[in-house]
Amino acid sequence: MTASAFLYDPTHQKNLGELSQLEPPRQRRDYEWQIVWRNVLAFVYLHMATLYGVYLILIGKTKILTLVFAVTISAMSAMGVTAGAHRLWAHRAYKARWPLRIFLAVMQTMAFQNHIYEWVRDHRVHHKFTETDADPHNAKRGFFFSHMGWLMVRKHKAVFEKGASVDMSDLEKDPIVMFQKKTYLVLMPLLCFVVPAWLPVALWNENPWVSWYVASMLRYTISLHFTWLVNSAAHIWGNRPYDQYIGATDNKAVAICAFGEGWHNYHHVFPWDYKAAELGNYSTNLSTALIDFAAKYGLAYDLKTVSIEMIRKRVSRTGDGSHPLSSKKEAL
Ligand code: ST9
Ligand code: ZN
Ligand code: ZN
Repeated sequence: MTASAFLYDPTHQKNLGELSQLEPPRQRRDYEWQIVWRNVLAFVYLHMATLYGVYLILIGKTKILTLVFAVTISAMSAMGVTAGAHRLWAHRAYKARWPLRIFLAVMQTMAFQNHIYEWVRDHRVHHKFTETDADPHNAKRGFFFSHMGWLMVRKHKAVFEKGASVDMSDLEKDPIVMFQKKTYLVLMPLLCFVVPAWLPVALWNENPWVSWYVASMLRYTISLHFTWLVNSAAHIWGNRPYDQYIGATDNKAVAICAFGEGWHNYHHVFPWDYKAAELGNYSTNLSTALIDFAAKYGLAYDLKTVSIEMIRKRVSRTGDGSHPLSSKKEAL
C-alpha cells in the first residue's frame, strides 16, 4: 500500500509538498515517499505493547526470572546480529565452523532484523554507497529516517539499481544462510515471538500476557532501537578519529548498547577487522569477547585485524585529531 505524501529533496532534506505547484513534474518526480502502512501499524503496535510491558514491570507484575530471561535472550540474539550477520556474513572478518554458524543463524533469526541474506545485502550496500541515495538508511535524510523511518517506506530506486552491483555469491553458496532464507517466515515468528513468550509460562509459570509483553515485545523493541542507533546516532554524534571526511562516528554509548558496534568511524574505515573497533576492550565490545572465546575452542578462525602502523598512518592522514596517535595532537 503506498501514499505519496511527501516529496523528498536529498540535498536539503525538506518537505517539498508546498513546492509541488511551482516545479515541472519531471523534477518533482525524482523521489516520493511511499509509506508502507503495514509496517507503520506494526511499529505502532510494537511500541504500544512495549510501553505496556514497561508498565507491567513497574507495577511489579513481572517475575524476576522473566526479566533475567528477557535480558539473556536479548544478548544472545544481539550476538547473532553482531558476530553473525555483521562481522561473519556481511564482512567475512573471520571464518566460523558450522556449529558456530548454526548457533549464530538461530540467534539472528531470534533477533528478527530480516533474514541474513537481506540483512547482509542492505549492509553491504550501506558500506559501498554510504550516505548517498543508494544507501538504504542514508543518514543524510535525518535521524528518524536512518533510525527506523527507512523500514516504513519503499526504498529509493538507487538502492535497487546500485545495490544490484553488490556481490552476494558467497552467501548464495552458504547452505545455512539459504536454508534460513527459505524457512524464515516459519522460523522467525517462532523464534522471535512464540518461543520467548512461551518458555517463561512453561518453565516458571509466568502469566502468558506478561510474558508476551515483556519477554517478546519489550525485549524485541529494545534490541531494535539499540541496533538502529548504529545507523542513526553513530552517523551523527561522536568523534571521527580515523576519517573526519565520512559521516560515521565513534560513539561509546552506542558501542555499549550495540555490543561493540558503535566504533563506527573505525568500522567504516577498516570494515574487515573482526573487532569492528581498534581495541579489543570487552566491556564496550561483547561481540569480540564471543568471537575470541569461540576462537579459543577452534570454532572461529582466520580472525582479520589491522596493523597499528596502518592505523597510525590513516589517523594522521585523515583523522580529526581526537585519536591518541594523532600527529595533530603531538603537534599541540
Ligand atoms: C531491521 C534491520 O531492523 C536493521 C538493520 C540494522 C543494520 C545496522 C548495521 C550496524 C551494525 C550492526 C549492529 C548490530 C547491533 C545489535 C545490538 C542489539 C542489542 N540491494 O526490501 P524490498 C531489491 S529489520 C540490491 O522489499 P521495498 C531486491 O530485488 C526490522 N537489491 O524493497 C528485492 O527483492 P528480493 C524488521 C535490493 O519494496 C526488491 O528490491 N523488519 C536491495 O522498497 C524488493 O526489496 C522489517 O521491519 C539492496 N540493498 O520495501 C521489514 N534492497 O528481496 C522491513 C532491495 O526478493 N522491510 N533490493 O531479492 C520491508 O518491509 C521492506 O524492505 C521495505 C522496503 C518496506 C522497507
Ligand atoms: Zn554505517
Ligand atoms: Zn559493517
